[in-house]
Amino acid sequence: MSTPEIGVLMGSISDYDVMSAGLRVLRDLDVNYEVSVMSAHRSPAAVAAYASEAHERGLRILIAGAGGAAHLAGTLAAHTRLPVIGVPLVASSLAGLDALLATVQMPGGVPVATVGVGKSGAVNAAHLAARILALADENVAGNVDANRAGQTVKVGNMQTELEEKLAADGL
Ligand code: RP5
Repeated sequence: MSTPEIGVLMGSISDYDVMSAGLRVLRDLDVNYEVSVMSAHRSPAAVAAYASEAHERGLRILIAGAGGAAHLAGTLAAHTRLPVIGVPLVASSLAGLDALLATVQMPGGVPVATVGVGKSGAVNAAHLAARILALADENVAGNVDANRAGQTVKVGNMQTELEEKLAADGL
């Protein structure tokens, strides 16, 4: 088993269903990852320890998903110089706007690359991490390129589906 290059973190097990969409992307792109649950507010010492040791353990990029007052990604970034990608999640009546602002509005000098709210954000965090690794990993680069080409094929196939729907609806 190769050393994980991506550390994926979530603030609660209640984040799993959304964050697992990103894990599928990493798996399909043949990127080695590890997954942990820890909370900037509920287990702050664990977050600080994880981030402080991550680089030395061989991790290259951290992905952190959290909802509400989402400080997981920012707290990680405070304790490591590894690139951190933040995924704002929906966990309150504010529909993720709270998590988006908490994740994206970092003070200058402590960056968190913030993706969109929810599942598309989890997916794009994984794609972004893979694209960064692809700068120095030909295998991942080939998988990223193939995935991107596959997206274009899928849209092409939608034209056929669209024409079938138009015909069925007499439009
Ligand atoms: C955040 O609070 C977690 O990331 C989660 O999105 C949200 C709610 O957590 P639970 O109350 O469901 O454990 O820290």
